[in-house]
Amino acid sequence: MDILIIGAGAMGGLFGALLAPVASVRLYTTNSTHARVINRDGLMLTEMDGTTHTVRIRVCAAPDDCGRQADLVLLCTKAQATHAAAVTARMLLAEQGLVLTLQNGLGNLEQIAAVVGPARAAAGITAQAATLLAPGHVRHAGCGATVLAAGPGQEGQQAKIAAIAELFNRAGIDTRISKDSVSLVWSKLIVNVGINALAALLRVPNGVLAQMPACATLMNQAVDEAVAVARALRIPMDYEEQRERVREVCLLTGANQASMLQDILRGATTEIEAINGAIVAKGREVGVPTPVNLLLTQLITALEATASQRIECSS
Ligand code: KPL
Repeated sequence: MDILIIGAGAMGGLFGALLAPVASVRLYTTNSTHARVINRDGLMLTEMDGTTHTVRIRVCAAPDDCGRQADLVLLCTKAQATHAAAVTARMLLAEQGLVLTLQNGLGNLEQIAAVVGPARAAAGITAQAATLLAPGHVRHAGCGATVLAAGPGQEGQQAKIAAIAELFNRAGIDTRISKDSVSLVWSKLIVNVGINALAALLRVPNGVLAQMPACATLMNQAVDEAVAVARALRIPMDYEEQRERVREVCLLTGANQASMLQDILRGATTEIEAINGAIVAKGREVGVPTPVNLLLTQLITALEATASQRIECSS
């Protein structure tokens, strides 16, 4: 299978490094420094046991550089880059190929389907965790399941999804298949609603949120609001289990820095609008109040806006 990964950050880099031994993999990034380092030195992967090795992998930084069309495009960009990434994917995807989103946030699958066509857009979520340590260097920070689903009404994708799941499992990525892309995306959304903004604001690894009662209270409030919105929208899921599920992910990825914390630390824009902001927007549509998610959205937006003016501790 010929795979192109668009978005070569922490997660794209991790999937690239894990899949390279079992498939033909190329990365696509618009970050030219990152592309230059990987093309020159290879992609360094620090495994969960601390050992580091280098994976040879080709990176292209413009569609014209990318060569042949891909059977599978894995979309691993930030949610705010989805439309642009889908346009790139359309140029580089084979006629019978599939674009699989592994992104955080709400609305990615719909945006991709609008660009490449619903028959060529599928959804995935992953509980793998990764950190971009430096250009060309990724750390594998946590190992959870990856789940894939055909797009709504796209039963014709099942054979392709099964082949992708089989390939991922062969690469050591624990992968299952779900029947329902909507509840799949919401299940990951609720995890990100609970963890990402709080971890970024408090600058703590995920585990701390579950261990400190003051953090857990806030996390539960954000999760409860998201569950109330999901219930009003009749998204199929076990509403009673969500607090506990989010707590489990915090503990499973305990030492990991949430992706939003990584974004804040490197001065990048975050996915807040596609995560807590999406809960606020959907809550408004269905008349469910979401004050905690609104406050988290406003605080992260203010944090992004004031990045260059922060007073640092002088010791
Ligand atoms: O998806 C994640 C993220 O950081 O974006 C979690 C599951 C919270 C792991 O860090």
